[in-house]
Amino acid sequence: MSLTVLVTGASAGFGAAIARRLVGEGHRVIACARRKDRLAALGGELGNALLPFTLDVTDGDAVAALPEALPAGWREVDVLVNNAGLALGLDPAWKASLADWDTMVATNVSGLMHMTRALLPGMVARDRGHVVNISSTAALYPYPGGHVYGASKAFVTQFSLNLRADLVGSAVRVTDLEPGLVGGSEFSTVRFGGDATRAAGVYAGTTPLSPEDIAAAVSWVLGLPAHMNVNRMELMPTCQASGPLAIKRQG
Ligand code: 8X3
Repeated sequence: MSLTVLVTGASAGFGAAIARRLVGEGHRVIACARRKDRLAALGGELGNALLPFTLDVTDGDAVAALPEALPAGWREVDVLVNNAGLALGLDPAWKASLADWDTMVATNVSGLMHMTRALLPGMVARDRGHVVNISSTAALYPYPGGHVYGASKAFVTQFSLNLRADLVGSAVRVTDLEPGLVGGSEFSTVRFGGDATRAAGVYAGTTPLSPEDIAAAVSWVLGLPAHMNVNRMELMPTCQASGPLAIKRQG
């Protein structure tokens, strides 16, 4: 069955990989992002099954107007992939930029919340739909410098579970994906303010997950039988694990 899928943050990384994978499987994708030129390039690559749509998820008015702003034939969105998000900085909380904290909350929390609120009514009215939220292992496992990024992803995970509580008994599904170490995207370069060398260091000596791995997980959860909901899915490469708990000893 061909689905109409809206992906935020679709100009690069996970979002572009998800768009490529789903168009390749015969679905139609509304690719939302701020960078028009990148979206146009993706449209050129993927053809008419991809609708480039310039959108900043932190612009509440634009998000609220989105369902009506979509062209006829694209308004019945079956799947919302809330992928737009970012991490900024890795300084300890007492040194971190307050502006960076506000930006992460605006995108990772408010943007995702507004997108969901804009598209969920149509899904409920049609009794058909799937919200896939891209959270992170940082939602559950703290690390130094993770502060607001991890907390914003904890919001995403808990919001996803709470959406399920409202939607139980409806055909609308909600899945929270929690990737760990994923290379091949702009994530770390953005986190370190464009410092590509520092970003490369995050993945040195590892075989991280790839954006295509995340796209495969999205594809899998979408293709499951309609009565089956994956609530949470935690994804790590084999070179990563969640332990041990840290203990700092004297001397
Ligand atoms: C990305 C994973 O470990 O950099 O969400 O926070 S991590």
